[in-house]
This record gives sequence, structure tokens and C-alpha cells, in this order.
Amino acid sequence: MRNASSIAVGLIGAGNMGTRHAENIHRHVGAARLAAVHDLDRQRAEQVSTFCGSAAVFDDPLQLIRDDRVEAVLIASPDATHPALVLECLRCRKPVLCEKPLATSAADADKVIQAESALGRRLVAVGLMRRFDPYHVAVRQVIASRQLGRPLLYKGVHRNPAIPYDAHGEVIVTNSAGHDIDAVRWLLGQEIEDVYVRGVRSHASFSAETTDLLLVQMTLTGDCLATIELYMAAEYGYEVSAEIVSERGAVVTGQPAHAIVRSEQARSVPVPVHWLDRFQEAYVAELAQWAHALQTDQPFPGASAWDGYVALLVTDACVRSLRSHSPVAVETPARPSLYADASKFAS
Ligand code: ISE
Repeated sequence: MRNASSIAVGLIGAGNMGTRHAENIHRHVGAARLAAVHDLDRQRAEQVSTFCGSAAVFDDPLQLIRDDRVEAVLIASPDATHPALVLECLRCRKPVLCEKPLATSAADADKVIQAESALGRRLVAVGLMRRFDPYHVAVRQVIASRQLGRPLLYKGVHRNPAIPYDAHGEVIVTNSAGHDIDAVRWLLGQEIEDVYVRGVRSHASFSAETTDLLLVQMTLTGDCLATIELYMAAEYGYEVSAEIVSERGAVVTGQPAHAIVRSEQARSVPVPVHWLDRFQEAYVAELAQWAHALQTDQPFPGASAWDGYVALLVTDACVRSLRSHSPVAVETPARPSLYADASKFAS
């Protein structure tokens, strides 16, 4: 049931992610409604508009942002378009939820930080949705309780069944590793001091640059280590997990509940095939809490532009490490007061 003061959202990008966001707003988020949509492929935008009722279709994303019918903007267009669109939202003083990555480099993300800091208001949210995944939230609660003592090692696994894009190792880092990097920071409340990234290709048919299996090793500020396996052509399915080994035990993300099938001398459970399905609950929660925060003028509990910027500082270092075959330090600046994170528990 849509409530009277639902937030009029303008969507930029009607690809897989944008269309799922539109469907989620229409079906599951009463505090928001789709008022406008843009895609370079006008037919895709029109399909979303038709499905979601009467959203206005725009050929120009900047006009969508500026239109008075749009109260907030949801960006799900190609990664490289994100900074300029976010900057236009800030210029128009419109809140924006930008899909990760915030940009394709820390330098471009820093332009957003500078603009938002000059404005003195947090209008930018970044779609690092694992912060709304119940399995990751449960792990964070255990770590925050300190019942296991000090965290010592974070072990992340991030597997896609097939390469969803041109999987040059550096593109995998920029496009996908941001989720894992943010999960390390958010689950542990620590920053990343250095990274060491190596990669191999899983199939001889791939080009030498298509290192679709990457091992990211990190040293954190809390005298803790982290390893992340990024595997983009795992074939069997889509799986993400985070395990944290601490002084007095370990905690690992659960997996979505499924029936256990016993047949032909085997027990089996299904594995998701696509990240949209594995994180559907998180996407709905992220949108619902974004819309609620806008309606109630409360801080958005998810990732800020600062989190998006720091993730890119680390991904930039990961790319340099992949190229140089050596560890690379990460210089994270002091967090500006605008981004003092009340929800961040003391590390
Ligand atoms: C995609 O954009 C995502 O957000 C998924 O969570 C990630 O697993 C996938 O590799 C990305 O391409």
C-alpha cells in the first residue's frame, strides 16, 4: 500500500539492476513510487514506465534530475556515468541513491565528496547492499557484541557463475570488489592499510588479462588480516560469504534457507544463479530504508559517499597491486565530520 507522502523517485538506467529496483519500488516499497525513468534504450525505459504505472520517460537524464516531479534520484546506469549524475543531483539539492561503484576511480569519487562537503548536507547514498543482507547483519551483531573477542582474520568469498562483462582483472576489481571491501570495513569497523592482489585465469580460452579469479590480501588497522577470493567464472552458481575468525571463535554468514533434497545417494540444496536473486531481500530493505530516511529526514543507515570513496581508494590500490605484482599501501584520509558515522561501533 503506497502511502500518501511516498517519495517520487526518478530512475536513471533500466538495465537488469535498474529494472529490479523499479519492480521492488512498485511492489515492495510503499514509501516510494516511480515518477520518472531514463535509459539510453528508450524502449527499455518505456517498458519500466508501463509496468510501474505512469512514470514519465526522459531522453535526457539531466532533465530527469531537474524535473520538479522528481524528489529523489536512483542511479543504476553504467559505472562511468555515476559521478556526473550524482554531482547534478547535488547541484539540484536532490537526494540520490547511486549504485556501486560511486565512480570508476577515487579521484572522480572525491569530486562528489568535495561537492557534498561544500553543501554541508548528506544527500548521497551508495548501493553497497550487503549492509542490508540479513546474513551479513547477523555477523556484524556478533562482532559488535565482542563475545568472540578481537577479530583476527576476515575470509571473504565472492563467486559469480559467469563473467557478466569484459572481465579484465582490473574491471573485476573496480566493478565487483567494492562490495567485499565495504563488507570488511563495515563488519569489522576497521580501515584497510595495504592490499596485495594476484590473479589467475580459470580457463585457457580466456585472454591473459582476464584474471577472473583474484586473491585480495589485506592488512587492517585493528591488527587484523583479510583475504577475499573474487571468482567471476565459477560456473556452478553465485555464492558470497564472509567468515571472521576471532580470539575465541569464528562467525560466518548463513545462506538463504532452502529445502535439502535427498536422492540418488546425495543430499543437495540449490545455489543461487544470479546476484539479483541472492540479494533480493537486501535490495528491498535498502530501498525501503532509503525512502523512509527521506520521508522522516533521518540519516540513511547504509553506505555514504565517504564509504563509496574509501572503497575506490582501496580498489585503486588493488589495481596498482595487480599491475605491479606487489603489495600497495592504502592512504585513507581522516573522515570528514560530515561523515561521522553514528552507526559505526568503536573499532
Ligand atoms: C554486480 O554489479 C553486483 O553488484 C554483484 O553483487 C556482484 O557479485 C557482481 O560481480 C557485480 O557485477
